[in-house]
Amino acid sequence: MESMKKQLENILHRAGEMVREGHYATVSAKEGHANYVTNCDVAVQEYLMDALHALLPSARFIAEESDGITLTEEDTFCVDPIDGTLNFIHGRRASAISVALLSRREPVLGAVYNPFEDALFFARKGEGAFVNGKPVRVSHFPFESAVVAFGTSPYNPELSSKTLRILSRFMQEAADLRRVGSAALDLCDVACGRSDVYFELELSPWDHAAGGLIVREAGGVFVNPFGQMRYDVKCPVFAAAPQCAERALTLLLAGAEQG
Ligand code: LIP
Repeated sequence: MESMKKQLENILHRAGEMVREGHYATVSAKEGHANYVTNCDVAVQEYLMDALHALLPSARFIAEESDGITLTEEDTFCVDPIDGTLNFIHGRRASAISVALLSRREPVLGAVYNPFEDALFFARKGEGAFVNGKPVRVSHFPFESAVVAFGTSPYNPELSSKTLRILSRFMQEAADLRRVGSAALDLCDVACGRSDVYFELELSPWDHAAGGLIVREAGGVFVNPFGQMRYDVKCPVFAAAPQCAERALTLLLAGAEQG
């Protein structure tokens, strides 16, 4: 397993070079407002799928730039080649490559690589979370000092007003808000204590499967605030340091019910 980890790290570092070089000639619109994919997203995904198939030939794939989500009990890679595509298009240097390995429909391995910070977050279920080989843990800040990160996709406009209602409640009690534009980076920020809470009312499995395991293995809470966490459909997600979780979840649910 150690050699698999090393080979996976090498694959992510190579994908990261492709993102850092950032050569894209085409930006294409996907469904909904401001939902984009570049030819770099596609090239990185093609590289990742080839390299991960060579690493684990029996594994299946769920990937952002492929069609459909078919999740079975079998080993399945869940891949986002560039999480934070709008940041990438604007040169905002806040995007990540996210790869999770699901087994029996649950993440057992998660890796998120930020090529702009050369930071590779990694977790295996039950074995802790690390960044570039060093252990990471969630913060100890109390909720009144908490930095609350959030996401809301422009292509889910029906969720934006609900998100803003929730945020207005957080602003009354936490310290401040942050919006990164990459769920994978937001989740790694919670895992290493740079943020204390993160939520988003709808995410695809490839956005959160790796980062959610990294949060849990760093001692954090990672749940679907409205029900069961799933990796075969879009899902709301909530992540927090334990001491912030109860109050943050209460505010999130109250804001969501406000109608
Ligand atoms: C992004 C998510 C982010 C969300 C953005 C976007 P993409 O994923 O990671 O949390 O708020 O709107 O959906 O589309 O850049 O891979």
